[in-house]
Amino acid sequence: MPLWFPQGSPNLPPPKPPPYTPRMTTAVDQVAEVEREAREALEGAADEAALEAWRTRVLGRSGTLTGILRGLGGLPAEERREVGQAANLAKQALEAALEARQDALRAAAREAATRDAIDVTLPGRPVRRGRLHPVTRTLQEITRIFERMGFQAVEGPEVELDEYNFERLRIPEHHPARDMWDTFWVDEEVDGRQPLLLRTHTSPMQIRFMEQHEPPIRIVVPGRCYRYEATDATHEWMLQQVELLAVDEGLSMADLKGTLQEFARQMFGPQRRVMMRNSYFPFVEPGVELAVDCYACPGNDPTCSVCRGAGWVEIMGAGMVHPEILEAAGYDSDRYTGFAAGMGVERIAMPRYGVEDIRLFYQNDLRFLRQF
Ligand code: 2U9
Repeated sequence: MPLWFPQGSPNLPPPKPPPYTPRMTTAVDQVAEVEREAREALEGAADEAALEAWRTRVLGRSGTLTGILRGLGGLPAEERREVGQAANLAKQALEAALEARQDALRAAAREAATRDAIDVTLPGRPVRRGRLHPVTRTLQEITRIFERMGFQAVEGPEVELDEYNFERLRIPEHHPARDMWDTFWVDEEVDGRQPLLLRTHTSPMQIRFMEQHEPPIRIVVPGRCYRYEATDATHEWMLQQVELLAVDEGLSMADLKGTLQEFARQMFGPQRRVMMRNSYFPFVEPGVELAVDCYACPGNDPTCSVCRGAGWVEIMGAGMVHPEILEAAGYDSDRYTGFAAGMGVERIAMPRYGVEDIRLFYQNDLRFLRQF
């Protein structure tokens, strides 16, 4: 065996081509070649149309194999038998191969059709209907009752100035009332700029509104408020409030009580009675707490989850707007008086929906929320 060197190696003669050995191609060889080519083409036929074209080309009237069979008559008797036998065997084998290929393609098509099929008879997947959060629902109900009584709903910023949240509401620094509103501070006082905070009540919006409007005023102010305090079953660091403010000539406690009584009846039922008790808030004088008689029991059931046997349920604080606040807004407090009220929405929603832990409202557990 001569050694092989890469072409172009220096000082070596070019490699010699392999010696030519002539070979006779017989008719039987031709049949075998036709069969080999036909099988190869069959593998490449990927659909029914390609199979039909193949059949015409190989086995059809003018097909390659048919041509060989037709030409048998011109061969010597001895060769005719041999070639005829080979051609007939090839024909049978190719017909069988065609059938097998047809079966395989049809099975693959069936499989693909079932894989991607859409069963239009299946029932549709139910679309879950969304709903409002129980606290949002309660907030909207409260707001709408006051709107029907002629109060205009207004909303204000949740990030507030110290001045609007405290100073202008008669809650100066070091005032003990600030203990009630432990605060999330957003920005300290810098270069004479006021400190920013998350509002602890919606009252600063009432101040903003008074700055921009002259009496008569009737507004209802819903919104989120924030208090920096430890959470437990009855306290959250975020709460929603609805507050009320009316300023006009000649408003008295009678207007306040009538307004709140009508609210209590619309919110808790037409039979409801209300009770006012003295209380203190720096922005009102006098200040009161408003309670409704229990809407869940006759009023003396110690196991009642709403009033616990007390017969009364506190629902809000209220009072006549402190004259200093009216003056600070630029109103003449001899001419104008005002009443105000404020309520925590969760505190109203909890007994209504039988929720005993305020924290459940804001854990976003859909198993809890979907109950309402
Ligand atoms: C202005 C003048 C007066 C709003 C009022 C209350 C009484 C009150 C609390 C109840 C439970 C808030 O959610 S709570 O903690 N609120 O008791 N709020 S009077 O008085 C105002 C507000 C603004 C300019």
